[in-house]
Amino acid sequence: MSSVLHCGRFRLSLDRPLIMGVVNVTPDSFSDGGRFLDGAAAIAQARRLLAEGADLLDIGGESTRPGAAPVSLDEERRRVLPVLEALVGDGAAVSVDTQKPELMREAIVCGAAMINDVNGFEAPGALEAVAGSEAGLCIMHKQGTPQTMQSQPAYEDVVAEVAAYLGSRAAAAVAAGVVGGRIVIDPGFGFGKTLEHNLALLRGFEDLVAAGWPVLAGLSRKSMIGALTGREVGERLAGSLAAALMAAGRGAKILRVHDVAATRDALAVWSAVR
Ligand code: HH2
Repeated sequence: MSSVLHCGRFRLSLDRPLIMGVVNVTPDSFSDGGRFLDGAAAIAQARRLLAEGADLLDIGGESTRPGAAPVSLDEERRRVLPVLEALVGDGAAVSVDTQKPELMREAIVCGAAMINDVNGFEAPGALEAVAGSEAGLCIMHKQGTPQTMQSQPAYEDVVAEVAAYLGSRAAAAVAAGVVGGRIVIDPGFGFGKTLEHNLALLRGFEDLVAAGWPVLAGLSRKSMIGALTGREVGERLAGSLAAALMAAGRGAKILRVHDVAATRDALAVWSAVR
């Protein structure tokens, strides 16, 4: 496996897990909905996360929480691009969380270092939108759509099925012309998965890592943490840190988190002992 992630004009070492700070420019995200809908508030939050030690940022303009309503291209563009432009101007490595090929293209023109697609670049034209660029790709697994995904998720063997899907989408990206060093895979915790499925994926994380692609883990504040601790979304930091460290211990290369400073401290202790 390449120990360097190639994303846009950045070359990020994967010798230690990277911290990706989440900025949701949305009214309805499960974790922080509405707090950063205003562009200036989103930019300020992103700068705070960078100061806390985020290696890259992930900006999203469409919530993917279970039951979330889809957002038009115009609205998503209006939310994301001004924030992206400001952060690129700061010199930050910025990922854009979108499923829309048009926005992928525009984001790359604006300087996005990575495109994070919870739809695994399955939309017609999505792989083509990124292939000719230097942007990194985060290819995520989900079952169903945000509208339906938590109704009845079902797998025979969740780890094997998720690994097979991610392997085939990574191969499709390579076939479309993406060099391997730009690809990251992600099992998509909470996206069409029960608590048991999420736990099985975390237990079996090393099987995902074994495929050779850097693996991203997005566990921060998710409902599985709530289910295990009985905590509301704003009180899930301790549970999220435990999950992040378990993912890191099993080989995760990028941790997608809302609480950058705390994750950084937890990783500092973990990596000193490792
Ligand atoms: N989780 C969320 C959104 N995007 N992208 C990847 N690659 N992996 C994830 O686990 C992931 C993701 C959901 O979290 P959040 O952004 O806080 O909420 P919302 O989708 O409601 O905006």
